[in-house]
Amino acid sequence: RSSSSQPLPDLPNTITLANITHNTDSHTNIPPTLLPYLTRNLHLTPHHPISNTRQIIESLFPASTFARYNTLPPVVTVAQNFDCLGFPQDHVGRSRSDTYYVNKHTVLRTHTSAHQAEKFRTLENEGMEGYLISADVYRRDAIDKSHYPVFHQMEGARLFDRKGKSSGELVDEVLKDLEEMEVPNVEVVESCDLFEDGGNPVQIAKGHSVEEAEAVARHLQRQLELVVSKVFSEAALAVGDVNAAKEKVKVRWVSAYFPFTSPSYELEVLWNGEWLEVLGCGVIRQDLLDYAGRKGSIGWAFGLGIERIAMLMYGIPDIRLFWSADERFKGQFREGVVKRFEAFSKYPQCFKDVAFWVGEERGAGAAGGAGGVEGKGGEFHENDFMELVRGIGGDLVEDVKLIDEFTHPKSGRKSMCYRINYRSLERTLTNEEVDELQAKVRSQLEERMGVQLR
Ligand code: FA5
Ligand code: MG
Repeated sequence: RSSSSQPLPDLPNTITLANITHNTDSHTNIPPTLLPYLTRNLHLTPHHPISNTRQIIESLFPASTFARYNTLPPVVTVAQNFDCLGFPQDHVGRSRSDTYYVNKHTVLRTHTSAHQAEKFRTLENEGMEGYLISADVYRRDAIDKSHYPVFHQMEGARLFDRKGKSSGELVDEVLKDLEEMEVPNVEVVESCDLFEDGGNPVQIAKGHSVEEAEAVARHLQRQLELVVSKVFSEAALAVGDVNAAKEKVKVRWVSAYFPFTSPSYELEVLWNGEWLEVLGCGVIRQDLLDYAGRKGSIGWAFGLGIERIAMLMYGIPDIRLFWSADERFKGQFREGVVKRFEAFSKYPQCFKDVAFWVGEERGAGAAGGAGGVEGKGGEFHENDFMELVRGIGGDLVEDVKLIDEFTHPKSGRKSMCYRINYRSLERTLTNEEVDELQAKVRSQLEERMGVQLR
């Protein structure tokens, strides 16, 4: 994917985010509709399921070992979000179609890992061995029941001091700590090899012996299995299923890639017959720890999606609900109690399709484009389309699906057809208002994205 993306119409010279004013530039792509989310802090709102879920997970990590950071501001530098974590320059995550840029050097954090380095640096002075960071994160993404441009992550890390210890002593210490942990109530149905990915050996980070990496990886996996076993027994209790609460949660470990950990894994949980990815994790690359001033330590880190876990734990069917001001939603949750969410009646859906040509006609480009689409921003990026629809329909759009795509055999142009599903969580939409929204989508598509409607 190229990094081109639509410029914002009528871009002001500055943008104020959570009370701080930043200069804008050709990279800025934060729509005004996103601004209110920066001060919502669902993870700190009493009784809110995102806050409750955060607290339940936090309770599994002793406060004497794991420092808590829950108010780190969402605007971070490109260095914090990507460079310091070893993201290659051409990583897709850096593109303007995936990430919200405040300006060339500043972004809305796309993950809580953006705070790793600074926290590694300060932990030692605070006498802590680990941290938990919970925060809102921002990504340009698809529209459906499990994706929202703002969601919440919890990042955890645990460092082990290796100063003045032999490698064997360090390994023994990590394994002893592991043995002292509670045995998680999980059944590991499938597990990738610690150091292999489909038969290919995984690189153990430079500076780690096999034994060290293995001990840290096993400690990490044990800790996270404990988290899911606790969360899922809570979920079973919430529906009054005492037997299910005693049953082992089925999990699987899948090998993964992150630029800042090696080896890396994802943990998936079997829930209602489906495998769901709940977190990514791994052994922290030693060069990144060294760079953060922690040469004398080795450790692990993980990042989990709080919405994903809350949706499972409470049975919440649509990610938009977390942002609802409707008492029928908010009124159902109490701190310290997990009770299954009772869905209020669903309002009718309304499907609208929009089809358009993207790109230029073959041979039309250089010649000046007889009838070809000028393509104001160049290439078509799906996330730009999603953002445009969100900007118009907001939470009235439940999902957007690509239902047809083909290339015209003669002109070489591509046709796309998307189906937009309009449905409010709170009321029945009128035909007129849906028609009006759809008309706006059509006109902005033409004006801003330079496509040709069919
Ligand atoms: C990360 O963001 C890494 N920073 C995680 C990490 C931390 C790895 C520390 C290693 C060490 P990823 O993009 O896969 O990884 O997201 C992590 C979790 O966030 C996912 O497993 C999922 O639970 C949640 N998540 C990701 N995207 C979304 C989304 N659009 N909506 C809701 N939850 C999401
Ligand atoms: Mg992932």
